Amino acid sequence: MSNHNLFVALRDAFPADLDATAVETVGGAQSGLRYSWRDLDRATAMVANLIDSLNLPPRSRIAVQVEKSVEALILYLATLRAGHVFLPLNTAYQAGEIEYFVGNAEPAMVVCSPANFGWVSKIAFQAGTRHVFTLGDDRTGSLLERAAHHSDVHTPATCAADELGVIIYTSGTTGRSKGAMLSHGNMLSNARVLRDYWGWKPDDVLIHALPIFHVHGLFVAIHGALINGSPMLWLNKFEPKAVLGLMSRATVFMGVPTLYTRLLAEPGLTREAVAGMRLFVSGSAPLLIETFQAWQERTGQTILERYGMSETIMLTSNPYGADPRHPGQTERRGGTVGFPLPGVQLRVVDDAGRPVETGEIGGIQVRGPNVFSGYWRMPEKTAEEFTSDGFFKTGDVGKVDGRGYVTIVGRSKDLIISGGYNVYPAEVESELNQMPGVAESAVVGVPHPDFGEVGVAVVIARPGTEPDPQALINALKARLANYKIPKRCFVVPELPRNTMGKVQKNLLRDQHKGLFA
Ligand code: MLC
Ligand code: AMP
Repeated sequence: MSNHNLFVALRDAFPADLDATAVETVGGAQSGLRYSWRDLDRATAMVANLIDSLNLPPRSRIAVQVEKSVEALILYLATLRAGHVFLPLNTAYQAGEIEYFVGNAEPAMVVCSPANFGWVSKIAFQAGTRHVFTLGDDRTGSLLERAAHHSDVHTPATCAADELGVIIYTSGTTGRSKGAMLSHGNMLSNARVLRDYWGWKPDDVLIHALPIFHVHGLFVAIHGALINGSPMLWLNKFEPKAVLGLMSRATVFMGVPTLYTRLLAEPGLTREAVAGMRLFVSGSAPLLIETFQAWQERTGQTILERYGMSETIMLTSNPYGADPRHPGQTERRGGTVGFPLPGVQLRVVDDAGRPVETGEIGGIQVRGPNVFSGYWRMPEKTAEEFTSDGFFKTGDVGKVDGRGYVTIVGRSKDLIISGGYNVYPAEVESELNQMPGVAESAVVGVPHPDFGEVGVAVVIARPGTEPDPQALINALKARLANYKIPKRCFVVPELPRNTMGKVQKNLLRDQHKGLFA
């Protein structure tokens, strides 16, 4: 049997010269470090050997909440190498959120920032986790100390294509987050398709400035560079000036729309500054046509927008060059997310699940080798989200035009996408509703010039109380990740309702849409 371990495919793509630079760090306290391909191989072997030495049950979950660093990347690759399941967690998550993820996933091993060891280890040990390590973004922590005692040679675990490699938690429309289970085969097939579709070349250089606990930064960017043996210029945090300064040494950049609007605010963004760049990719949230056009005008380059999600990795992309399935259609069209990627079947259906006519709007459903197998320990939720013929219901609403381009026009799921992060109003409302003085709440998304969309909370007070909006926001901050916190909160006498008594969120959105204009 051949080994379908994703790590093996990535390792096989390393260039012949293992002493060449694979990752160079830029900015922050650890700026200017160079990691060769050999370093990546040896370091992942050491961490994988450490993991092996713990004798974890097969396919154990390894939950990781650490600041972005090259060592965090090494831990990800080492987890794959050792044949276990990587579970990345946003550093913004607060204790209550971590408690849920750890309780739900029951990881055998947890890795956290040294500063958080006290509270994270308490949660982990209570959930039955046996091993808790620390990893700082400055190469400190018990993980590396322990790994240093292990061999730098390691035989990668053998994995089948459908074997679980990563669990990514996505927030739930109702109730708690769900862990999307992605196999080695899901990730590898998508990485290979994107390598070919976007015309990656060995001499490409990627600017990596996204967080690595979600699909965009972890899969699209990292797998893209590694499966192609291309080096990365690595920023632990997005900083527009630093990114701009790197454009003369790089060829590929990936960002959520907020990164593009922040770069556009830099006077240094000119045609000359980006002349050597080959590809700008945007995704995770809708790219405004104004941003798309402003970028074209300022740089002479056209952003390539693509569409995906945690459950499916990448689904559609505007063309990079010629696409034999769409002869003559090489245009990257702003406002669209392009064509379904090779191997991805995409259909638009009406409420009854029947395919609609070309150009008609409906729910987007997808099927393909990249689509996940289901939600971790939630068979009912999984069954609800798949059709009987195996299509996944994305919850996105869109259309496909006569030329084959897909446009996302909205979402059937009640979701706010803020700076590329997903915020489920139901989760924020549920926290608000538990606060003293709050009878009921509604959270809606409104346009925001920097984050694209942000949450606004509208609260009804319990009789006889007068909750302070700012105090409610402050209390939320202790319970939820920072990007989920509504940017404004209003206490009102009543919420607009339809005849069924349901809150009319569209009216609230309309009422508050000018708040940040
Ligand atoms: C930070 N803040 C946000 C926010 N990020 N508020 C709303 N939405 C966000 N995304 C708030 C903080 O709470 C803080 O508020 C203030 O902004 C400044 O915080 P910061 O940490 O300094 O912000 P910054 O570092 O500038 O972060 C902004 C950002 C970041 C845009 C760089 O959010 C980011 O990296 N986004 C990318 C997300 C991403 O990778 N998504 C991919 C998901 S995968 P206060 O009040 O405390 O001052 C996916 C699938 C697919 O969706 O298709 O790719
Ligand atoms: P996540 O669950 O974090 O992976 O977010 C996935 C969601 O992000 C999708 O279901 C879409 O709603 C949204 N999304 C991703 N890319 C795009 C895009 N290019 N345009 C519009 N929405 C997008």
